[in-house]
Amino acid sequence: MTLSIKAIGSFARKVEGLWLWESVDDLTIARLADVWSRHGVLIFRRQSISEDELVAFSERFGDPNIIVREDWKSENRSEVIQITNMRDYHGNSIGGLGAGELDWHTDQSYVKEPATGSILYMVEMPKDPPVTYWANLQLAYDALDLRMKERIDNLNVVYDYFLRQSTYDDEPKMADELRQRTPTVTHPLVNTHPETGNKSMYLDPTTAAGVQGWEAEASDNLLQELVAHATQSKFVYAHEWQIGDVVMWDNGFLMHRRDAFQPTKNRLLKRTTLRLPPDSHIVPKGWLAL
Ligand SMILES: O=C(O)CCC(=O)C(=O)O
Repeated sequence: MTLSIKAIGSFARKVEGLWLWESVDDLTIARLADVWSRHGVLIFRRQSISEDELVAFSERFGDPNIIVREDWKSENRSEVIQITNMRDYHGNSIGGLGAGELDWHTDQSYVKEPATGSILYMVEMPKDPPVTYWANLQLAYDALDLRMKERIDNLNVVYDYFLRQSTYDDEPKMADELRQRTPTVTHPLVNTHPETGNKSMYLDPTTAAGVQGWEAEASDNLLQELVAHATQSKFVYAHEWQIGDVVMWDNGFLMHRRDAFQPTKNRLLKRTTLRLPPDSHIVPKGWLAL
């Protein structure tokens, strides 16, 4: 089967002709990496892979990152976390993020040097699965008027994981140790893609504490206006999941969200998180917020 990469909607790309349990040659990986860096979301259907194969495929694009949530890790591979509402025989959660709605967010915005690549693999889901959405912040930036671009180009935003965690269902109070590992950080609101030179916003309404140095009301108004603009359907790809889907996205210029689903129905995804190379992907600069 020959490799084909087709546009779905305004930016996502669907890849056909590859089985991810087989070895993929370097030229194909380089082509996928290029499409990923420019278009942000790649979708593969009908895959059937082990955790080892998911990690091996992920490693072709960047270094896997061990995320701060030890409690979400798979038992077999520390590079894999489980996104699930499922529980073990003793009633303990076997992963994270439950069954509730997940509001728009960007993975690792609360980290000084975020690992910006995420890859999700769908293992088990209800018959009426929730939809996951990705918003392209580069297209959204392009569509801003000049006055707004000039207003936001040099702003920085402060991020706090505690704000994100408080939106999750069924979460323990933030442990002191987790709090210490996630100090508040700051990132530029606008970044430039190292290869294309395109600018895009970096937004995460569930984790943003505010525009650095701004009063709360002005900061909330601006960030809300930008999020409302960026999440218009013309900038959004809505993914209707099938078992065996692999979706990879670049958090350097995309936000994502998920609908809620019935907590009594099982859903399980395996996820890797990657440090993508800064010469071909936006990796927001960060520093500790004082
Ligand atoms: O459950 C989903 O579809 C999305 C999960 C998610 O938001 C994440 O892995 O960051």
